[in-house]
Amino acid sequence: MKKVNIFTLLVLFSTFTIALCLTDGLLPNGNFEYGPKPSQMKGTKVIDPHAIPSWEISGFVEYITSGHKQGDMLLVVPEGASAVRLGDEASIKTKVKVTNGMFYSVSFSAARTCAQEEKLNVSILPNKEPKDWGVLPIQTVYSSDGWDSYSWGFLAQSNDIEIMIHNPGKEKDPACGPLIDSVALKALPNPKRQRGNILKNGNFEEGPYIFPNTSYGVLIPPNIEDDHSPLPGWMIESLKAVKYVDSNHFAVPEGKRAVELVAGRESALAQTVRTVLGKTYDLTFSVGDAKNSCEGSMTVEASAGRDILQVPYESKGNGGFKRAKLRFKAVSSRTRVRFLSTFYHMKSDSSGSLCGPIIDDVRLVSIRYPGRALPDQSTVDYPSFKLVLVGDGGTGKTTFVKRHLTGEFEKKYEPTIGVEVHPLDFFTNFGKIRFYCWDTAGQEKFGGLRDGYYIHGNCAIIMFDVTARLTYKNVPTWHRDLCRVCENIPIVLCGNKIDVKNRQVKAKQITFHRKKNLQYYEISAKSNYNFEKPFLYLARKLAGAPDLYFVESPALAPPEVQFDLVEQLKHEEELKNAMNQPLPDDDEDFTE
Ligand SMILES: Nc1nc2c(ncn2[C@@H]2O[C@H](COP(=O)(O)OP(=O)(O)O)[C@@H](O)[C@H]2O)c(=O)[nH]1
Ligand SMILES: *[C@@H]1O[C@H](CO)[C@@H](O)[C@H](O)[C@H]1NC(C)=O
Ligand SMILES: *[C@@H]1O[C@H](CO)[C@@H](O)[C@H](O)[C@H]1NC(C)=O
Ligand SMILES: [Mg+2]
Repeated sequence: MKKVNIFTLLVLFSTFTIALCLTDGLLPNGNFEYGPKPSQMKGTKVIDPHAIPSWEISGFVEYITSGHKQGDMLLVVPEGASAVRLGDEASIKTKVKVTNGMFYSVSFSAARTCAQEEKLNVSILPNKEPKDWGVLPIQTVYSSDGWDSYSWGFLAQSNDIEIMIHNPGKEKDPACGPLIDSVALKALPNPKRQRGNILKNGNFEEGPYIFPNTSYGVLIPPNIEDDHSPLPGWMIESLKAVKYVDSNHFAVPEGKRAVELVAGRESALAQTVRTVLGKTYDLTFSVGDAKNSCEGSMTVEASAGRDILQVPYESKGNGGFKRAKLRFKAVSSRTRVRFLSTFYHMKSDSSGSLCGPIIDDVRLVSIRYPGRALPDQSTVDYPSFKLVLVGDGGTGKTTFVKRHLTGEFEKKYEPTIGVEVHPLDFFTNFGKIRFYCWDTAGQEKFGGLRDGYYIHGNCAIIMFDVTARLTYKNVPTWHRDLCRVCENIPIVLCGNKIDVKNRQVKAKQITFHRKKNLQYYEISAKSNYNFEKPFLYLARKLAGAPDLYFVESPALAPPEVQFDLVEQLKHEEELKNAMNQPLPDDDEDFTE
């Protein structure tokens, strides 16, 4: 009586699902929870081809319930309590309603049961192309319990399709076939480009179905043709799979999905894009770890055309990541972008499972759009920040930034934006910190600066010249231009050339910083006076550490001028006193 009820319910359930045109999730009886009647089995072997509801079987198929013993091995089933085992040349298939012309990915969990080389053949019917099936190797086990999920993409060529999983193995022992559980389907929209990204699906948000109750992601097998890649836009080159992981079970740098490079040099994640010969591009991406006990020194190798960048990443297994950038010039009208992990890694949790670095949020931009380019930023493995230097021409910005000798030595000219970027390193009690100090090639003398100069600025210095009043009068304009693009960044106002005897802007006239809550320092670039102060202030703000200090002085160019320090200390005193005076009411900063 009870059995009949379950059966009726099941029939209702499956017709209902089919009527809805299933696109996302388990197929009807996709986890094989409904099995054959005892009369349809001989031991564990299923003897009636239609005994498993919603499925049709052929060949030697066993129906296995969790806890079943094979030799010393206890079989555990990931979804629910039952799974099927496919003997040699055995197969299972199911009918599904889909949308003709739409792209789908099928995901399923499988476990290898013997040490032999096992494979599964996934095919979709009808199919206009001959020999169009996927043979997925399931030899390498990536999870700790022996089960892995696999995915395969296909284009539906009818509204009614059949999904077949077949064991092509030719093993002597029929009990050696793979176990299958949880078959799911997901519709994949055409891969979209995010704004300002030449790559499709650069953040990997579109991809195969991941079983919500399994914590081993889903493997994306190697594929020669992208028309079977379940990761839209991307394909897996070489011999082995990569793992598609979700933020519910792993640390993911951006969004909900990312890719773990689990097979060292044996698998590469690739996408080909159209490029313009001779044009310069920036490929930026996140490298991290999935917080899955995958620890150690990792290296992700990124390549674009002929250019290669090795990105080292020190994984503590707790889910950090960093950004890296490869700048390259296209040498062809099509460029292949490729990522691989240069080593094999194994989890430290004694499971011995293979693992590797995470890659996510891959962006490719042509640097015709300078605003989106970050010259040489984030290429070091310690914190680095873009520092925007603004102020009228002649105030001493270039002189100031050139005092730092290693920065001057390593600076890079960015011709597209017309700036010099000086990497200035400082050594703090929290470790090294780098400021990528942006300095114009003098464009400020002809008006404002382009947005590209400010974009992604993490902090700023506004400079004026204490010997030229107008340069102080223009400070509010520079401040406004800066804040229009960079909201809420720490800013230091610097009054330069305090070594000059007859200064025009007196300490007590300097009030702008108080109105806008900026830090102010009197400096003299030519004498190195207070050179480190602005950087120290910004470093503390950026690190959120008021107790940060510099443990070592940077190498500076020798002072070019001497000045009366006693006189200057008087100015500083004046400045301190002025701090306690009420602010003038007028918006004009000072008039004389
Ligand atoms: N006396 C003095 N002159 C300076 C100082 N800093 C820069 N200058 C001079 O100011 C002029 C403009 O400097 P520069 O760095 O090109 O200014 P920028 O246009 O803001 O980059 C140059 O002649 C510098 O030698 C300083 O601290 N003291
Ligand atoms: C894979 O399955 C399809 C469909 O059943 C079959 O035609 C094909 O021969 C199989 N391929 C291999 C390599 O077993
Ligand atoms: C997944 O796990 C949740 C919570 O453990 C459970 O309620 C749910 O039924 C499971 N889903 C499947 C499909 O097994
Ligand atoms: Mg300059």
